[in-house]
Amino acid sequence: MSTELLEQKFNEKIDQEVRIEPKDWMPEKYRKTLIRQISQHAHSEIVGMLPEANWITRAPSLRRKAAALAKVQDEAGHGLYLYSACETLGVERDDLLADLHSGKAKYSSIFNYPTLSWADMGAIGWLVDGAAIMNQVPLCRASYGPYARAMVRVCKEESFHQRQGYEIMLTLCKGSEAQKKMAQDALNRWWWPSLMMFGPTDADSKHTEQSMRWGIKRFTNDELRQKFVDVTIPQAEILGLTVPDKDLKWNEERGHYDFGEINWEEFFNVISGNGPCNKQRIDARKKAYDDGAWVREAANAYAEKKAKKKVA
Ligand code: BYC
Repeated sequence: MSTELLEQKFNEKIDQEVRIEPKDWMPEKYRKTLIRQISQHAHSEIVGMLPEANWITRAPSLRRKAAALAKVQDEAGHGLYLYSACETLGVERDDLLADLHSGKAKYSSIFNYPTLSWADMGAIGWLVDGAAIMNQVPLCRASYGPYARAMVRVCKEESFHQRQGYEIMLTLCKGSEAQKKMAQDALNRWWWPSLMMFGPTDADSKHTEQSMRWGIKRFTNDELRQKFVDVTIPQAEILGLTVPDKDLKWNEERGHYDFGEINWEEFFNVISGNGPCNKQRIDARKKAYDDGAWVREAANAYAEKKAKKKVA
């Protein structure tokens, strides 16, 4: 079959919402875009474990420790499903990791900010996982089968993460003045970086148009950001906290909240490697990879031994 015909059949499938599977023909650009997006997502999960793992030993009770531990383990699992989904596109996991370590591959900007207090665990669960759910639930309908299926379980677990975060915030806000202040401080620091998670404005997003056509993205960055603001403001009101945006106000005509200008200079600075914790995060991932070399060697040696036994 000619490439034109293959492409036509592929486009028909996309139009009819038929999932694309690993052995199906796909345009090279579709494959590359998926590898970029899925691997960035996988890296985000793995790097995202770092700022929270930092708080497991300092969580204020056994119950909080158990929940934090479970959340961080879930994120390791999400990374693994996503790396596996990526491997179905014909890339090696080691190459993906090499790209993360060299700085060639991106991961979410949000994980380049420090976690300074216990309230940050609440704010991350509430806002960061809340933003992740907003972005990822539509991806359960992504056109590429392995990605969409991975996303179903990821979203279920993210929903537990969001609730545990919000419950931490509720507890702090119902506590002493000092605890409420801690919660407000965490909201002040995490609000704007959470809005940045959705990526540049639609006008500046170079991939959105094509990715929407391919069903790799289902909503634009600005659409998702607006949905997030709209659901999150009433939650902040229940907590009795103030969102740090003087331009925030309900717009009756639009039926949405209006909100202030994001500091895009900060965003582009963070995604180009110059955020407050970029170096620390990549150094930690490189160290974990190097420290795990003996495990990979042992697993490979065992696999070889087993294969030889089978032949003999
Ligand atoms: N951080 O054309 P655009 C999570 C890059 S949540 C860093 O709009 P696209 C978690 C973008 O890669 C986070 N880089 O791109 C939560 C592109 O650069 P390249 C992970 C960003 O791909 C809690 C350039 O900017 N979620 O995992 O159409 C606990 C232009 O942007 C960011 C996902 O990855 C950013 N925030 O849209 C633990 C979800 N935003 O590659 C873990 C799946 C943009 O051309 N991904 N860039 O050099 C997506 O939905 C999309 O990839 C994005 C960006 C909306 C993130």
